[in-house]
Amino acid sequence: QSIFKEYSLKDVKLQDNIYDNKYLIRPLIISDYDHGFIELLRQLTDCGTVTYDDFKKRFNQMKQSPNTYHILVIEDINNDKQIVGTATLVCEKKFIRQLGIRGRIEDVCVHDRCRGQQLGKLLINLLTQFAREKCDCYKISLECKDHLVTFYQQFGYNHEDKQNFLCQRF
Ligand code: 16G
Repeated sequence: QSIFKEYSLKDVKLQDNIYDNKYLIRPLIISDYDHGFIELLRQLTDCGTVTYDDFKKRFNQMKQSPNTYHILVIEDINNDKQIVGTATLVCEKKFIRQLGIRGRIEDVCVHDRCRGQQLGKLLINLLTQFAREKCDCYKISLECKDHLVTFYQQFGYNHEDKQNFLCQRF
């Protein structure tokens, strides 16, 4: 719960995980299902049907791989604890790079009614700092649409020379 407590960000004030007296930043918990977590993700992409049992099962599967899935959420304290933001850091264990850890930022989403309040910036800053300092990642990567490239560049993410992102869909 308090993994991000000790972080003081230069440009964001965050005290006791509370941002702007309105938002609580914390890891995902099972009861977030009832507070719109999946509905929020639907603003990012297709989620299909996810029942409470499906959600709980996947949540517990993730927990069984310790130090791998770090799912942050933003809870709107004054609005029935609605989940209005989320981002995930996945830490992949490798043999290369002296048994290195590769980080991936995934499923970043801020509720459309809460945009323009630096919430996305807060999530990316926290996860990037956490990946570097606590998870010891040797690199972190993410995929995004064209119009978000400049957003992510401000946190140090860039196109790499001679590397391409390839994908196959099923
Ligand atoms: C974006 C997300 C990615 C997510 C994908 C879903 C970020 C930085 N990137 O690329 O994590 O998984 O959208 O789209 O949040 P898809 O359902 O078409 O794979």
